[in-house]
Amino acid sequence: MNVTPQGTELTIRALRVRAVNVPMQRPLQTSGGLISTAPLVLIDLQTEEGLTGCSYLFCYTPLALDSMVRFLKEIEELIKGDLVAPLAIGQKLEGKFCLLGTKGLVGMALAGIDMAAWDALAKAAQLPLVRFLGGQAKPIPAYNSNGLGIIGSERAADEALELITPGFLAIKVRLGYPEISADVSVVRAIRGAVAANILVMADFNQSLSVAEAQQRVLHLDDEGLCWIEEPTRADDYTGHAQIRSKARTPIQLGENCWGAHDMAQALAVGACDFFMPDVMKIGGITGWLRAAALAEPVGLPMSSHLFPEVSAHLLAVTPTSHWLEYVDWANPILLEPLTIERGHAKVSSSAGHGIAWNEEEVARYIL
Ligand code: SMN
Ligand code: MG
Repeated sequence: MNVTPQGTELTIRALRVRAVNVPMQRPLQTSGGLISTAPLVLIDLQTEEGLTGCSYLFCYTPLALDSMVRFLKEIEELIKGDLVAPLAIGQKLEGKFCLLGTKGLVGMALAGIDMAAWDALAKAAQLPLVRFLGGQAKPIPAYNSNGLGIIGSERAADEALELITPGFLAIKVRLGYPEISADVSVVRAIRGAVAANILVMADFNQSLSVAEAQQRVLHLDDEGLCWIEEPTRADDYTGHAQIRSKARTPIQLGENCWGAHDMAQALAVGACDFFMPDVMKIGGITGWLRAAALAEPVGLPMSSHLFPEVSAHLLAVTPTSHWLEYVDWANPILLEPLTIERGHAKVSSSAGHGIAWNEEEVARYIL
C-alpha cells in the first residue's frame, strides 16, 4: 500500500548497502587486538513512499565488510514489499535464520534493518526517535572512550588529559597488560593526571582467566575505578559471577550479549553489577527496548556500547540509564555528528535518529 510520508503506512522498496573503512583519529590497542579503522556498513532502507531509514553497522574488522554487504543484499529479497514494521520483520527473519543461528553476521544484519526501519517510522511521524518512543530528549552523561588503549603509563596520563579537555567528566582505560603491576601503574598515572572528580572506567576486553581476574580485581579494588569491564570471556557468565563475588569494584559487561536472551542468562547467574548492551548485538532498537525492560525491575544500571548517536535516544528512554560510551568513529561520514556539551551527549532533534550521510566523505572511504 502506497501512502504519503505523512500517511500511515510505509512499504520496503529496496536496501542500499555500502561499505566504508573510516580511519580513526586514535587507533585503539585493546588486549583483544588493534582497531585502527572503523569498518562500517551503511544501510539505507528505501520505501515506496520516498522516505529512507538509515543505520550503520560496526563490523570490527574490514574482513567482514564484503560478506556483510552481500548478505544484506540477499536479505533485501526477503523483505521487499513488506510493511516497515520492525517487530514483524524481525520475527520473520529470525524464523528464516533460526537454523543458521541469529548471532554474528546474521544478528548484525538483522539489527541494521531493525534500526533503519525504526528510523524510517520516526521520520514518517516527523519525530526524533526519543519522542517517537514516548520519551523526551535530555542530556545523557557520556564518557570519552576514544583512546586510552594499551599505551603505557606515560602516554596514558597525557591522553587522559586530552580526552577530558572537551569537557568530559569520565574516561575509559583499556587494561590487560602482561603484569598486574602495569595495570595498576597505568590507572595510578591516569588518576594522578586528572582531577579527583573525573571518573575512570577500566576494560579488560575478556583477556584474563577467572583466577587471574580475581587476582587483578583485588589489586585494583582500591584504585577508585567506576567499573571493571569484561575481565574474562564475555560468554562466561558464571566466571564473571565468581569474579564479582570477590570484587568491591562493580563488574560491567553486555557489549557481547546477543539479544535479551543472552542478557537474561547473564542476569540469572548474577554475572554483573552494571550492563552495557551494544545496540547492534542486542538486536537493534527492538532488542534494546527488551533489554531495558529486563534491567528496569531489578534496578540494573544500563550504559551503551559504541553507536553513540542511536544510543543517546535509547538511553533517554531507558529507566535505569547510566552512561553513554562516546566514540567519534563514525563522525567523518555523518552530516550531524553527535554533540557533547559539558560531558553530556545531546540527543539529536532531527526526525528519526539523526543519522544522515555526508556523501562527499562517504565517497572518500567507500570500498
Ligand atoms: C571496544 C569494543 C570494540 C571496539 C573497540 C573497543 C571496547 C569498549 O570493548 O567497550 O569500548
Ligand atoms: Mg568493552
